[in-house]
Amino acid sequence: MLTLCYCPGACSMAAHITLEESGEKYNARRVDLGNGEQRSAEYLKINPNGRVPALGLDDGDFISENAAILPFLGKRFGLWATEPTAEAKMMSFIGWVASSVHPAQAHIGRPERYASNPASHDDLRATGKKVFHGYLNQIDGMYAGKEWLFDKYSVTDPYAFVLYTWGIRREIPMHEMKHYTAFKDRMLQRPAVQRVVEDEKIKL
Ligand SMILES: N[C@@H](CCC(=O)N[C@@H](CS)C(=O)NCC(=O)O)C(=O)O
Repeated sequence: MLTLCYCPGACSMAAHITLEESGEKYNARRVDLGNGEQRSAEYLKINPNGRVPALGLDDGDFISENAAILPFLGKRFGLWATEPTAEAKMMSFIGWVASSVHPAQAHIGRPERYASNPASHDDLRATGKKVFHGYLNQIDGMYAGKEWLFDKYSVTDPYAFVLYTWGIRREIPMHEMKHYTAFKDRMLQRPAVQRVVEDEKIKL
């Protein structure tokens, strides 16, 4: 059975939603990021990077990184493209989020990771917020005239949903992004998303 190491409100929500969508039984293991459990010796054996998500596989091994976990789950549950170009486009979106969008948001929440001088932290927060806002606007454009990011619902949609919830958390005016907001409302109609939003106590 698969095991998801996750924390409420974190990027692990994308894998959490995907697992809920699958209908397959899985273990959900909460990691208390607020109290530093991700840096405990026990957790570092699971993911030496000290982050969620981590996914425990059927054979007891673990994989980390959304860029690996989401395609893995997508392939297992039919939420992934099979045609090579479509697959590359999904990889491109996931890679862009993991390498650019997510880190922009991290500049707001964890400026001390990017500069040791506290005098620069406000600037990092403000710049991170501006850059993150710009990325969310880009995603708004990607949903124009579309129900889902690609031809059908895929693992990329829960990943985009996580970023929407972070936009709200960072007090970015998400309601101004009409296509992205309509997508968020479509997501909230899905029972699997409702269960995760309830479990993780997500404010929308
Ligand atoms: N590149 C990683 C990033 C994972 C990541 O940064 N996760 C955050 C939660 S959204 C985390 O575990 N933070 C704990 C920490 O930074 O100590 C991925 O995409 O899986």
